[in-house]
Amino acid sequence: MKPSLLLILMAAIPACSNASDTDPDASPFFADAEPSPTDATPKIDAEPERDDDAGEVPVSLRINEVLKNSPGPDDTHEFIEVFGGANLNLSDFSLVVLEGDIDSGSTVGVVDMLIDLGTTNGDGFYVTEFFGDEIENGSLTILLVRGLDPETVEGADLDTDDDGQLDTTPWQELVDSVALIDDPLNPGYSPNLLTDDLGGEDEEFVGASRFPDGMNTGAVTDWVRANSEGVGLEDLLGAGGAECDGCGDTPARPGRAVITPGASNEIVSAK
Ligand SMILES: [Ca+2]
Ligand SMILES: [Ca+2]
Ligand SMILES: [Ca+2]
Ligand SMILES: [Ca+2]
Repeated sequence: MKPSLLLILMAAIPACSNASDTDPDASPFFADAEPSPTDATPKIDAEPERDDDAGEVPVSLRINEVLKNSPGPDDTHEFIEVFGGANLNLSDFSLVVLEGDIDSGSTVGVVDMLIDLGTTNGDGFYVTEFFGDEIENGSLTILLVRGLDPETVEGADLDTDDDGQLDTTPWQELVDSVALIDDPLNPGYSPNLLTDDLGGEDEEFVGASRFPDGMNTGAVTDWVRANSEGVGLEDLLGAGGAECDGCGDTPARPGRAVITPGASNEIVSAK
């Protein structure tokens, strides 16, 4: 470096420090060594200002847990959980639940549910409300999308020829997806196809969790089947092994996922 340039640089440093708040582009000297001025601003990971970034897709935003059939005699605690960064405003994101049962009376690919998302909690989780008998117990696909066309309605058929390929994708970006399939004849509109042999078992499953949170290698082993015994929902009638009419008292099986709406996914441990 020429001495004259070094002098210019040294003279410029205090001025640049003062100027950085108002004109971050003022100094070419820092451009190569530092992240861009935009990235260099405080990351506001856990602050409300993050709301202004709605639409920015966190790389790790995932469908993290699904319970389609809650324990006990009534199906009152269905939910879907999304995991990403803390305090993220997900108002530009939606969950789209698609019909997957060929014999459902409607056709496959029909939008069964549209769910707007809110803000993740301080641990990075967003969980829907508890639904009752809305998330079907059979085959379905859940899509996490950004920029859903607001004209999309429940009942719209996104696979008009029922070939298992979506003919209409009314969103800007497909962020994540998972299909829960209880019959090999039923289509899943996702590369993440969870079937009744999940976890080496041979039984219809009530839900599933990524484990650990956000695990995403693309393999089915990213997912652990939910326990059907209600571990995690112990205050629910018939859950957690409690006896009740019509639900029995099945002991929880180790290795299945604890039901953890809005919280970190866990595995039922061996006693
Ligand atoms: Ca259900
Ligand atoms: Ca269809
Ligand atoms: Ca099609
Ligand atoms: Ca969870």
